[in-house]
Amino acid sequence: MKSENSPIYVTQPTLPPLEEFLPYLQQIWDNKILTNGGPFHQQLEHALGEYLGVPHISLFANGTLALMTALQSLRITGEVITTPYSFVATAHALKWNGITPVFVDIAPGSFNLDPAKIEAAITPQTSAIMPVHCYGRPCEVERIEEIASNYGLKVIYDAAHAFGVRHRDESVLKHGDLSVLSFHATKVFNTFEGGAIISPDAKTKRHIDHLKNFGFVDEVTVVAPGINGKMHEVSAAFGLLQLNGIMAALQKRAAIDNHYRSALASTAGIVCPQIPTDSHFNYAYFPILVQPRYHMSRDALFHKLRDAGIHARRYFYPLISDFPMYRNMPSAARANLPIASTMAEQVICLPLYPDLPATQVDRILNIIRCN
Ligand code: T4K
Repeated sequence: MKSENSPIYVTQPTLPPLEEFLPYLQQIWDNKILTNGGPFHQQLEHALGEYLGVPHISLFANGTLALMTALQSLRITGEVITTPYSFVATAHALKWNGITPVFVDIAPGSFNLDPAKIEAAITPQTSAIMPVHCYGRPCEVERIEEIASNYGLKVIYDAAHAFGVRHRDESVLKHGDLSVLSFHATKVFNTFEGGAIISPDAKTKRHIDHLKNFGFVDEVTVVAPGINGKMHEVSAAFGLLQLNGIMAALQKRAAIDNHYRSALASTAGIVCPQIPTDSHFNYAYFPILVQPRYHMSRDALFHKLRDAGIHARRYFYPLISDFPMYRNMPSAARANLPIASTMAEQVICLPLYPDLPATQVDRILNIIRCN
């Protein structure tokens, strides 16, 4: 049992009662199919397709392998335009494919790639755009896709944060050539580790399914230099069980978001970015911006929270473009990324997960509001 003063982390997975998972494990033990597209894998692909409102979904062992496979499947090469304001896996997936990430700034207030700045970064080597729906906030998909279509570029969305997000009454995952989800333990929907690629048609899904299984089509036919990206049966079974509780989990997330938002509305120097309009949101993260007129710096507040046992996180500081393997690239220059640099210096993501009690939210709020 946790005390009122126990540490609080930025997130915590919601686990169903263990006894509800045991029958799934029993089935795995009985039929001895542990992986390679077993029955739970098939069921989860189907159930997620229905829940998310997407036609074709391929499950993966994690989101990073899914990103790397998505790039392989479309044979992306050369340069890809992407955001510096993300988890480092976004750019690493490019680098592991021998592709050069070209960083473009984010738009003020959105945390997402600024469509107005994309065209200036396109060169003859550019083959794709890889935006991120950061914190689950939908990118300006229409503008991005218009640019991509004008220049003959592919669009792969890193939708790791965007599970269940709808934009203008449609799954945001339907946009672009492919979208990639993460089902990591820290995500809105988790399979311990896991991920997925959303494809627009059956042919693309088939190709991706071959790629995630070493390129095998059948016992003796290998059509591409694939990888092992498969999700195993324990994760798939857990995903099916998680899906039962997803609506309740999203409602609890929305209530906590609302609790923070109303309590911080009049705190000078703390900005809570608006919930995106035209969207059905998933409340994956609760970022606040600590602005200069707050009575202490962002880092001072971050450490004050930590000293009180509140493990908030500065997602996404440092910017990806500030890590050693990227920082010497021309597009990584701070002058090229003023908005992303400012956001990275101001942001703190406060704890947000379905089982976070309101009393603990108040404990966090008291620290932020106290002078
Ligand atoms: N693209 C984007 C935009 C992403 O955000 C991510 C992952 C990816 C791609 C790659 O997808 P995956 O390959 O991971 O599927 C965490 C996650 O590890 C990472 O998945 C996630 N983004 C990123 C935003 O956050 P860390 O380094 O902050 O994780 P960690 O271990 O510090 O966890 C944060 C807190 O969560 C802990 O303090 C406690 C809590 N926690 C964590 C784990 C792992 C738990 O309560 N239980 C757990 O099992 O990266």
